[in-house]
Amino acid sequence: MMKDYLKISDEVAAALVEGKPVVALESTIISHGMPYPQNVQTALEVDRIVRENGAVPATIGILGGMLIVGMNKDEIEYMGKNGTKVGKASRRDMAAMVEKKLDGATTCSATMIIAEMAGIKIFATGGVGGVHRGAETSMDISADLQELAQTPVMIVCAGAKAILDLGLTLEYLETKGVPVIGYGTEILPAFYTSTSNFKVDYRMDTPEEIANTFKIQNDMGLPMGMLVCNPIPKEYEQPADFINPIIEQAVRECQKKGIKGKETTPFLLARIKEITGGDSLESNIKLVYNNVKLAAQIACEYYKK
Ligand code: PSU
Ligand code: MN
Repeated sequence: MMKDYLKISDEVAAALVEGKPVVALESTIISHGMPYPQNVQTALEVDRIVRENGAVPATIGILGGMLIVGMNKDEIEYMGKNGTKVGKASRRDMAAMVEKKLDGATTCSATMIIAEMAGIKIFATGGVGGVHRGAETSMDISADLQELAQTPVMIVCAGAKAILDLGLTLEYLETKGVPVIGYGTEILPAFYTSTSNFKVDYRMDTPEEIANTFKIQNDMGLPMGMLVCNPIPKEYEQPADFINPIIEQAVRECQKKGIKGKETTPFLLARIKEITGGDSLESNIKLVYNNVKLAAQIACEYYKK
């Protein structure tokens, strides 16, 4: 039975029973998305920001084959220290990792699935996976997009990173019926930059409006999630003419090295950080804080009685 391998922390379980706002958080960003020790520091600060904004944090990951909802400090430290030694867990990895009693850092897709099992509706991260550049030959499309199509959990992110093909990512989401909401903007933010050449479906200016829309979508029994795109604060963004050539260089190196599949995104993130001398990491951390705050505010509205 599911409860044999789903482990919800006491705090999160109590919050869910009482109908308090809970925000899910992923662990791939900890193990594969950022280096140690910044990854652990960020995860702990994220925990604090969620609380400061009136919600309960639920960091999700797989440990020893258990699906953990509400990882404690030691578990977060363990994930962060072991970094890429911890497997990257997407939808297709979940059952095998449980059977083999493995550790897995959950991507957006696996985090959404586990959040849904636990009854959590709102999830915050940095960037979501998408259609990779060159996907017309590589077929590299993140499982996150299909997950958004079929699992009714909201992702609050800073838009799609320019390591992806933003246009194709939006087309895919349109085909799959996933609404793309811009918080305070009609322009799709692109992670390190607050703008791009693309538009979102709807601009919404308050957490309440976003929460209400998602409630209506869920009430209608529609099966999909929602992608809320929150632009990086201007003071932390990387100028497009600085970051975009670096991203292009990283993508070229990735192709040259023949890196494929689940290694692609972690390689690109690490390489961009290296080339920018850590500047990109600073932006990455700041945009995560910004997203987590918004997600907590949306969760508070969603669970308002
Ligand atoms: N984008 C980021 N940082 C990340 C990720 C994406 O800016 O850490 C992680 C998320 O966990 C996301 C995953 O779900 O990468 C997508 O990986 P892939 O492209 O292999 O589906
Ligand atoms: Mn991929």
